Amino acid sequence: MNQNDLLNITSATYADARQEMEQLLEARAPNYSLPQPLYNDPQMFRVDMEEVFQKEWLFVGMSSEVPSKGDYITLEIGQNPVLIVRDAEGNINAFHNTCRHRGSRICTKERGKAANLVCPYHTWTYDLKGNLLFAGSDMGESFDMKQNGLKKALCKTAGGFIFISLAAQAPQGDFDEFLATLDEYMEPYDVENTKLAVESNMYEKANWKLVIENNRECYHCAANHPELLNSLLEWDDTNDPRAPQDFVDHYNTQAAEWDAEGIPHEHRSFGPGKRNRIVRMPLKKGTQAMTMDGSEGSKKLLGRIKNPQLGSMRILHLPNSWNHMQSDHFVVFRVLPISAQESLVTTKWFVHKDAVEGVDYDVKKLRHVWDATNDQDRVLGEENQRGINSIGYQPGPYSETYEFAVINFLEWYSDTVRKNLQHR
Ligand code: 3BY
Ligand code: FES
Ligand code: FE
Repeated sequence: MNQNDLLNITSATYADARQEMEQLLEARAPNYSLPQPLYNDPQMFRVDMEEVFQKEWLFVGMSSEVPSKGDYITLEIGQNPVLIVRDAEGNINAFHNTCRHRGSRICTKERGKAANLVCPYHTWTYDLKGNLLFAGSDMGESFDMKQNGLKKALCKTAGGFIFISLAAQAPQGDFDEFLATLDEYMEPYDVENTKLAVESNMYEKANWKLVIENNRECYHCAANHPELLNSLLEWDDTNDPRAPQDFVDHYNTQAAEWDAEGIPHEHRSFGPGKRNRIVRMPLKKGTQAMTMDGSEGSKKLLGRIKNPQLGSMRILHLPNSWNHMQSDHFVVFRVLPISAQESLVTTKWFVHKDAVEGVDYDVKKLRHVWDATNDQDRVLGEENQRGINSIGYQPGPYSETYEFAVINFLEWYSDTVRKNLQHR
């Protein structure tokens, strides 16, 4: 909890907070930004954590980050440390990263490789499937090793994307249909044969919903993102109410090539508020990747891709990820809430696993555009938060032509929180 949160703490009990959340969502005007407490109140943040981040499917990372047996990554979902590890059979498993002895965090690094998972405190040792192998010298006769394995989190992988859920039972919905589409649309990229080139972790002093809202519109792009607009065309897809004819023509020309090559591109979306969405859109004419001059980020095209002009396949997964898949590299984004007014935005750039740094790609060139864009968005998010904290703030109207995807996000958020509160 940060300083702001301590100042904001109210005496309301948590049951009152849940009730307040219901009332605020019930009363909200759908095409307006949210009431202030939903962006800055620690109690409302706790409801977000319990009803969204501890229940829904979350994007955590890519399968090529854990390419072989024993490779792991760790992350924190609020106060919940989680461990993602590949086992001997090649399956990717997710566990609560908390020891069954006295609860210590087991894996303490952000990524690594381990033959077994050994707790640093008293060396209780688990295999890569979470079974307890060793528990010290004498735990007494009644101690049952089988009852003391690591606690599992739900974990699903498709198209190289790893998702987890901390819920006891898988969240309802059409998530599996989205995963099947993700498998189909990601096939050309062969994620298993990619590697992480570089990663950035950016702390942003803004509520997680402000980070996502900012990403869901390009109304702010012209005034803020000169580097990104070298290559990005700002329209959401060809259904965007603002899409001009020359953009639609450009798309149609590219789409004909993609069809001939068996490269999926058509818009698919799933769930309320288009919670999961995939579409391929062309980049600006004369560019092929999100670099400063629009030239390639890496000389080795990914997977079975032959045509460098694949635009960017955009993948959205609410509540915590957006992504840009290009012919030669892809960039994945993950948002994790830290507190009511702070979020962690992790960005990872992937290239072909055989691409050689300094020969096929230059990290500085690869990351330049999104480093600049992320930092610009961070400032926008932080200023948004500071203004929202004012006693002068009142919810303001979204533009239905420029900000329809923000409206969609909040529709999903509101429906999800209300549904989950009712099912408690
Ligand atoms: O992620 C994108 O595609 C961009 C960045 C800014 C707005 N958003 C639509
Ligand atoms: Fe893990 Fe003691 S807390 S071995
Ligand atoms: Fe932006």
